[in-house]
Amino acid sequence: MTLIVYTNPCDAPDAPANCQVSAAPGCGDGKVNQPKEECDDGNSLPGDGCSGICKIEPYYTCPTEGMPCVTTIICGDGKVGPTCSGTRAEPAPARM
Ligand SMILES: [Ca+2]
Repeated sequence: MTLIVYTNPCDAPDAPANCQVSAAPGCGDGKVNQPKEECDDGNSLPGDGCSGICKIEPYYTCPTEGMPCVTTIICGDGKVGPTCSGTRAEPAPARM
């Protein structure tokens, strides 16, 4: 009897028709599953708090893997943040 080792187990003759080889862990799969990942929000787009290489971007916190990161900048808290987009109106300075 010859033992054949398939590189891809789905290539085996007795593999089920719906056989799928699960993808290796990667940035953007929604799980913090690599040592180099600080976050994984389910995509590999930069600018949303978790960068394209799954590092937490400045002024963001990523409390839940697989979920979008949240900014730590709060408009209207009296502190000037670098990317405060002003989602709510700031009170205008009083004029004398
Ligand atoms: Ca990942």
